[in-house]
Amino acid sequence: MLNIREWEHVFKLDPDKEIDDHAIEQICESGTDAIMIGGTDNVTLEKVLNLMARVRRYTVPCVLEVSQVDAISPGFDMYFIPTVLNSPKRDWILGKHHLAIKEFGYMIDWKEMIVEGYCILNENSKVAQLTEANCDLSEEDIEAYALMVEKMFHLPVFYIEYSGKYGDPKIVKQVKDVLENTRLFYGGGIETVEQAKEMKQYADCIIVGNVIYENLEEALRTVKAVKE
Ligand code: 1GP
Repeated sequence: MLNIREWEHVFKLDPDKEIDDHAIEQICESGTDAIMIGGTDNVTLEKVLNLMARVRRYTVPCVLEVSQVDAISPGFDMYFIPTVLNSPKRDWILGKHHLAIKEFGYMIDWKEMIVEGYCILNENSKVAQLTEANCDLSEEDIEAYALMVEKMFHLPVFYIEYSGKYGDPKIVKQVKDVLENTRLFYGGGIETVEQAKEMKQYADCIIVGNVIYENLEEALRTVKAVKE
């Protein structure tokens, strides 16, 4: 059983983006704690399976962040299920989840499931647009979501999602200060070693995505930057 409480660095691979085998090898052998497969656009079962099979050649844990019920497949080490706290749409908070559990609940190994309380803060990101997330939040709003995740819903992960944009470290620090047990994940716009280090001062785990496709060498350096 994986212990996500020990995770400090995760690479997120997008099934809808091209990546060659050599890059996959470098990402998987980088020393990162896990490879998370997930994206917003055009996530199909075929693309998910293809990427999983290529990552599975290596020993690094491979997890699926579920965005499409019909792109879920057995074979991952764990399944991360976002619930978007600042979406006004019931579907993204618990609606799709309810339908999925109704249909597949009988075959789910609950120990493999991690529910992530998501707070999306980049209004221009695809995920914000899809979920219609209200990103116009004060620090107090965000802290309150973090407290709800930990104290009301007892979720294992609070995920500050700035996807595509480097966020405000002050907010990440403030959230960290209110969390006692729930792990704080930060993802969004990490493109340099310095940014990785800065966010990792506060977040328990940083998620590095897009830079893999834009500057692989720097992406690889973010692992050592936070795990030394
Ligand atoms: C996206 O939080 C992740 O879901 C990572 O963001 O792609 O901007 O690194 P980036």
